[in-house]
Amino acid sequence: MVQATEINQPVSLNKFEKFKAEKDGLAVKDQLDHFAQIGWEAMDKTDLEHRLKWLGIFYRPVTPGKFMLRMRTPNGILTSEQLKVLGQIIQRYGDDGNADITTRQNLQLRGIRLEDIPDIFRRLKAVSMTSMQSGMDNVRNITGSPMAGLDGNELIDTRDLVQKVQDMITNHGEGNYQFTNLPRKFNIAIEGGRDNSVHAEINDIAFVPAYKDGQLGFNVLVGGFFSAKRCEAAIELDVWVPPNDDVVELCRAILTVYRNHGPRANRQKSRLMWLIDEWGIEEFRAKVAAEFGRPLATAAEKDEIDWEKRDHIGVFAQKQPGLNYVGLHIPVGRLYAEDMIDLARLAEVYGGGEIRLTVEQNVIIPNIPDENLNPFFAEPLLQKFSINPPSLERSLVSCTGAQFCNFALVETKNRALALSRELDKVLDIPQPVRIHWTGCPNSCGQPQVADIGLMGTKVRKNGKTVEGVDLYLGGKVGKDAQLGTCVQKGIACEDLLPVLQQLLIDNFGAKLK
Ligand code: SRM
Ligand code: SF4
Repeated sequence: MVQATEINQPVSLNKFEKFKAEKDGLAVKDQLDHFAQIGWEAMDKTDLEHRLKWLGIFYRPVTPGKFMLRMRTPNGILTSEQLKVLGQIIQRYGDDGNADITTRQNLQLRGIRLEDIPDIFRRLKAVSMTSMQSGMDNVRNITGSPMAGLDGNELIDTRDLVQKVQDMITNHGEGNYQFTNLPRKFNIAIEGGRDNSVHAEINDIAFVPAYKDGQLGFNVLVGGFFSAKRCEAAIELDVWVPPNDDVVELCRAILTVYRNHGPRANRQKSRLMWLIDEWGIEEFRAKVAAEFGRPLATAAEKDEIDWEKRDHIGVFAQKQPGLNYVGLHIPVGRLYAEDMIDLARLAEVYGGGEIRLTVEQNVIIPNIPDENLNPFFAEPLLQKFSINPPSLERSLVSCTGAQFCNFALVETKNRALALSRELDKVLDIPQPVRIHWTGCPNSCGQPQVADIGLMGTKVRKNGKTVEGVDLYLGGKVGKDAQLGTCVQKGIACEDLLPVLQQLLIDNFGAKLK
């Protein structure tokens, strides 16, 4: 365990730092059988509401007694066996059970009963899955190129690197006290292609492909984050690393510097960028280099992100002759047990038994031979999860919202879907328009990377408080990515349809049908 003396603590601790100092979140791992026996109502409140998140178990005040389990899905890749097990886990919860694909290429299961957790963890371990350290002041799911190893134009296959970084941070899924007391949450992304499929710029550490002296490796960006008070794109660390264990070691060095020196007094000012602000990027780089223990190469002059972002929906030839990957559109990322079990079956019957997730909350089934494509397309599940969805629905992303999240100011997923379906019915839209919904200023649905971003808020209308949104425009992804900004505040959700319709006509070339 990390000694408190190694961590630069403020004199007066905030509530979160206090309970972390009293007992590390990971310690609840040894108490799961006990919790399952006594039931959630009898648990210590801090263990229930906070420490369980160190194991990926989220108490949901909106659905008390029905927990959310946030998995880790490195690089968004699952075997059909793993997806089947996840489907079977939520199957027993009937209508309460579902799973959402998240904006970090990951899955969150719902309806989970605490008494089932010990058994669930045994079943996850049997298929090499973990939910370890996926919430609170830990490193989130590590994202990588969704077509790693499939795309003929790929520069670096990110799969192994992502897995190794996760294994380092979580001690191969067993839990690692070295990194369970960060000042705040932390995001890492490793891009291996030319189109910035991981949204590198919104991560605390991002690796982007770059040639240095003719050798392919990564330039490193640091400090990107969204929070209710501040959103920043990541900046250059002026470091280049080869695509090998140096990636893992650099993550270790940055996390160690952040853990020991990151600001902890105010939770609204604790993300990595606040430390970089305090020190300046040169001093931060020097501290990281000292922790790394070897000289770090300076950044390559330019990175290789020079493509528009692809959405991976549809059918694409792989670099392996005769094989294809097929991207299925999953409306707002919502899956049910039978969907997961059926997706696993499709991956086994038609592909190579693998399923991938994207940060757009969709699914890719790789390794489908040419001759399997037609029978695959005839499968009933493709009526629900289309390879050719309507224009706006295709690019729609939404956070959890009020159905399960107690931070939410509005309902998101159902409303987002209903609205985009209405608009798709009346408009012809000549270009993809990416609409992202997020239920509150925490920005889990990343409205700042969208063409049109909608952030939940409360609005006064006719003397009443109603659900509304702030409107963001100008987010750009892929090459030359940039964050969108708020252009209009406080539109009541009930007035949103005509506002969006006009916006699509005026700014995105949409025409009434
Ligand atoms: Fe998030 C907190 C859901 C991606 C910024 N986020 C939460 C909590 C845990 C709040 C809570 O306890 O209820 C939400 C769980 C609701 C639920 O029941 O599902 C939640 N965040 C999500 C997910 C599921 C949204 C989705 O529908 O896809 C995403 C899970 C990703 C994963 O697999 O781990 C999710 N959250 C993000 C992202 C996007 C990203 O990483 O690209 C962001 C902005 C980027 C960033 O973090 O810099 C994000 N979530 C936050 C924040 C604001 C962080 C901050 O520094 O202030 C919070 C609140 C907090 O940490 O205090 C938060
Ligand atoms: Fe919940 Fe807000 Fe995140 Fe949506 S943006 S999941 S409402 S915390």
